[in-house]
Amino acid sequence: MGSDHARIVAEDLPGAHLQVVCDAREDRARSVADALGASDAATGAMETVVRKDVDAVLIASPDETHAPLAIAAIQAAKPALCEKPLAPASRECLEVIAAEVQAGRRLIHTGFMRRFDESYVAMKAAFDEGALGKAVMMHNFHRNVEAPDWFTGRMAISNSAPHEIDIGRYVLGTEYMSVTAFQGKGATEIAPVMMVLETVDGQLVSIEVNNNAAYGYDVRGELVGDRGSVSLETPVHASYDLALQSTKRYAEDWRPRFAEAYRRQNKAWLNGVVAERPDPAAANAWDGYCATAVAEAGVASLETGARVGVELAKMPALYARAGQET
Ligand code: ISE
Repeated sequence: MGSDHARIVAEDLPGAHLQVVCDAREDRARSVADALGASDAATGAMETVVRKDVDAVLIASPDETHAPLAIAAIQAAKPALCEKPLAPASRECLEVIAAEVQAGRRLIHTGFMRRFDESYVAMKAAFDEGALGKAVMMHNFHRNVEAPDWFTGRMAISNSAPHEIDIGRYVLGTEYMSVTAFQGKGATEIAPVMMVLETVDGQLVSIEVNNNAAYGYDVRGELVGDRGSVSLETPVHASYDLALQSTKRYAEDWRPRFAEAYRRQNKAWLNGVVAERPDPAAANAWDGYCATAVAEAGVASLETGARVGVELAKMPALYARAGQET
């Protein structure tokens, strides 16, 4: 993801300059920096964040490094786009939030890029315009081709499902009250996970995460109202009529499926940095905390088999959406 984001900054964001590419391995940092015309390559993440020739930071390193790097960016008064999750644990997300409250400004954009995907934008617009009536349910399917053998059912909830947890909260404009997570009896660790979330507005949100779907990367969603429903459509650039068959191709993974969403997200982030006013669709650190806290409830439900209530910390005034002031 780091090299994908570096390419967007270098090639798709006029007004931005890819100053430094930082990676734990010097050869990788150097090869991406040289390929994209960055001014420098580095291996020290914390040192890179505070460099005087760096104005803003895009964090796409391993999940456990997100919170420390986000806090370093806040303390250096630098805007940062942090890939999801903001942090694997909600208490780490709260440390990032405490740093922003201390700084008195919102500097973190959490990378829930589906908010910028055109099919989700259309879904939210239809709901916000009242076309669907009162929202009743939202169904989500999140299928990867194949997960590494160390990818567990719990990671399906903590690493993959935060996308659906966030987009459900964002599209419906609500909060979750409880989570119930299931795996089939006798299921293997990497078997599909089903979750049912209840919102404080009485809606049900279902999330299937199957990281070994085999046939393709396939994300589906349907928002059901009492007057109609709207479903996502996957962008298709060609269909193939061959040997008495007509086929469409699935993406191999999330990067081609959401390539345009990443571009739109990163452009909105840059525009927000320049205007010192985050894009209204942008997920902030509080949104990152909510997704991680709900995922933690989902993991607890999977482990206990019980319906688990969602208990969030009190939202600091800094995150009130009204003016979108930073
Ligand atoms: C990955 O980390 C992502 O963020 C992808 O968008 C998601 O589809 C995949 O399941 C995650 O593992």
